[in-house]
Amino acid sequence: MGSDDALSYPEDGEGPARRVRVSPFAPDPCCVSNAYFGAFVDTTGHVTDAERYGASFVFGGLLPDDFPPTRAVAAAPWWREVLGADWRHPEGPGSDLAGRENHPVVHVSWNDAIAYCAWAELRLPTEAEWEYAARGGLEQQPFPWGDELLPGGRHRMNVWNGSFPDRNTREDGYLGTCPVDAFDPNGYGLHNTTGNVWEWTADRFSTGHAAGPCEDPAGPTTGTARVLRGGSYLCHASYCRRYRVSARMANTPESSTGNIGFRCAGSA
Ligand SMILES: [Cu+2]
Repeated sequence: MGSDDALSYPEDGEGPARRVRVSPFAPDPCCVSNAYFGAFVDTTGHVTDAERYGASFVFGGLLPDDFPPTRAVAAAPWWREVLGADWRHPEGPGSDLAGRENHPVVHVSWNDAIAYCAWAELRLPTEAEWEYAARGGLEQQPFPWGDELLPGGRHRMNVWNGSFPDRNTREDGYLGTCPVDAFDPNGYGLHNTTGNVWEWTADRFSTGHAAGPCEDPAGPTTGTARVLRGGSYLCHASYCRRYRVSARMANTPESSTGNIGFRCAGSA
């Protein structure tokens, strides 16, 4: 688990590479889609954190040119806080899910993911489980298929192509999200573990790890932020190389954005 290679971000706590054992478990092959999340909401009446808050964060490049002014994030001005953006309206009130029923649900918080899992009688994978599953049986390779970003010149995941954040050539086929089962699965049959959307995991975030062998690690017992894994459609080598199986990010459990979703796991 983890990586010390040249592509990694040591400040994210990606390293050291360490041996971890996980008990048998059953990760879902795909992230939860809008259709599945819709079934959950229809049954339970669940109201997401973004709906309660009345806004969520949308990548500016997905908004129409005539979109009303929005508040930007100072350190990352391409993120816009859009009033009325939520899972049903990924780019705000004028948008909908038509044609995106099989895309990953986004604008869902960690709390929303936990609520879905409880309904589905599943759970979020631990960070260690997520990485084990994402690697697809390969050891210490940056991508779920090996060490080349574009093996044979072929795109294997949905990330940013072109120059970030101004121009996306869509060489991989997509600007925003793609269907949850797009691209070839990894060796364990999982789709889009890297790219497409960041995925919530069960664990709290810290950058320090026990160096020795470890069984079923479940992360720190204190702290607020939760671990996200896998990178998203916004990752690009020039700005963010977190489109790798060992890359990490964190966010607070009530936060949501247009590039965060989740995948469930169950018992083996
Ligand atoms: Cu990234």
